[in-house]
Amino acid sequence: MKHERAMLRRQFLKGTLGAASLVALTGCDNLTQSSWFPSILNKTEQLTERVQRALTPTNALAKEYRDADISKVFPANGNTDPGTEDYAGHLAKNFSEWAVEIGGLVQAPMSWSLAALKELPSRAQITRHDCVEGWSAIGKWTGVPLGDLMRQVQPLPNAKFAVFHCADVDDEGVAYYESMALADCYHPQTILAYELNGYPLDVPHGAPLRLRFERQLGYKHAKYVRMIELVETLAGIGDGRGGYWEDQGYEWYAGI
Ligand SMILES: Nc1nc2c(c(=O)[nH]1)N[C@H]1C(S)=C(S)[C@@H](COP(=O)(O)O)O[C@H]1N2
Ligand SMILES: [Mo]
Repeated sequence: MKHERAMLRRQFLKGTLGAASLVALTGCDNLTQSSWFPSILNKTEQLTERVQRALTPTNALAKEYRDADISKVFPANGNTDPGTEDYAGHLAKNFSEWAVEIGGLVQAPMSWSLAALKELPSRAQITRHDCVEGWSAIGKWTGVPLGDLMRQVQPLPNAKFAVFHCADVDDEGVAYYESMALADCYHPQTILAYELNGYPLDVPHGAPLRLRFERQLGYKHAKYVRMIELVETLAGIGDGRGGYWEDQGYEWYAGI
């Protein structure tokens, strides 16, 4: 799998950077990486984010396409079925009891059924999805602007990130999750999508609800979203780097 190869390469690069910097900074060979390495990585990433935000204002729109541009086949990638008993139960009931909750650092935590979400004003957008494994596809996504939901729950002043908790786990039982800066939740193309190309999401594409975070790489677009938690820091969630793939070395700010 290319994801795995990319991950190994990242770990190798990190190791190289770590060793070189360690010598350069201290000339000492008996320090462990753990105490200082994460802060170096964070600085680099903050720089990437700042540079990209300067080049592309936060509210710039991702390119939108025409109906005729929609890909005949939109591949499914990563986990294509959460495969848990709980999820199978929801699927059997056509997700009639599925709810998504926004909680954490908010004034008024709320939860919406799928039906309730579908009654809210929706947005449709035809965009290109880019996966780091080297494929792209154009699809039409319909859903609720996340900003509308945020205005209802009213984030507290110390809320800095939204964390998307998903229903799927990998072979080792590690849950998929993702996160974005709170400001990006209000981007007009940031939606909780329930339709792809005019049909309810199928299981491989994240039924019943998945995030669209246009202008970011594929792995940021969390499928099977169950809970959105507003937090001040990403530390303490998963391995603390803001996402399932980020915890394995991918960039948190995956702007494209
Ligand atoms: N919950 C969850 N979300 C996920 C993934 C996953 O494995 N689990 N894979 C990610 C990756 S790497 C990509 S490219 C896209 C793929 O979305 P698709 O299956 O609809 O093409 O979902 C992203 N979101
Ligand atoms: Mo991906």
